[in-house]
Amino acid sequence: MSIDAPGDRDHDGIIDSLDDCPDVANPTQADEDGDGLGDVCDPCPPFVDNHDSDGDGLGDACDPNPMVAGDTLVAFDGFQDALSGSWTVMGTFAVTGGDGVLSAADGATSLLTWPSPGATHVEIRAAFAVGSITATGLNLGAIGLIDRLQPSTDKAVTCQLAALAAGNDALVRIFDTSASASVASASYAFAAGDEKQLHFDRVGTTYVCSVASPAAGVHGTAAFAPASPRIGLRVHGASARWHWVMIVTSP
Ligand SMILES: [Ca+2]
Ligand SMILES: [Ca+2]
Ligand SMILES: [Ca+2]
Ligand SMILES: [Ca+2]
Repeated sequence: MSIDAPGDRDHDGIIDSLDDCPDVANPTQADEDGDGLGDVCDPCPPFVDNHDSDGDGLGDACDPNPMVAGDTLVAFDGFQDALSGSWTVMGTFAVTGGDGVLSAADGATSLLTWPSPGATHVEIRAAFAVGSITATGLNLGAIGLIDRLQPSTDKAVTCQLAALAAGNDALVRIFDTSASASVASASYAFAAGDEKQLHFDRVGTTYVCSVASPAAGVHGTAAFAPASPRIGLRVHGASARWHWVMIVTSP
């Protein structure tokens, strides 16, 4: 229990003049992009440019539709402090050095997930450093984003970078793990240590999976839609060091 200092209107123990979000309680003051606005009140938590053309409260660099108002940031985590909100871990996950590290041995899966927002149009986006592919033989290791995860299973629609351990057969793809079926894929080389950003956008049953630097993407449809689905990050036979993740709903 903390004692309110004078001028601490959100009662988080940080006086207003020093608080990076004076109206939202955030005792750890996490500020992923270092722009002086804490993550919980930053119009675009991972990027310094907070310009918001459509005035909907989500900065252009974070806004899937920067000229059309109505987008909403449902969740952001920069892994600057302990997991908060509604994140659930399955498998191996640790917050360390400002990143969230997910790792899984050959044939295993680790997940960090949030309840899927009840919206038709949802985007999940995350930045990460590629770790290692731990898959062996002809098993693909994969690092990616998931949507429509059936709780307590590894059944979901995924947007992933996948490859064999030696780096062969590297792909960006949409893969439906509920049917073990590739929805769409394209060759995409990547290696340990690469910095990547994935976007997974869904409107109804139509998905777009894209990767930045260099840019590539695939699109397709998947009908898998379990009850009470979850959305988040996944590694399978691989590891990744996630810098941040955000979930946005759009009109
Ligand atoms: Ca505060
Ligand atoms: Ca900030
Ligand atoms: Ca910002
Ligand atoms: Ca906006």
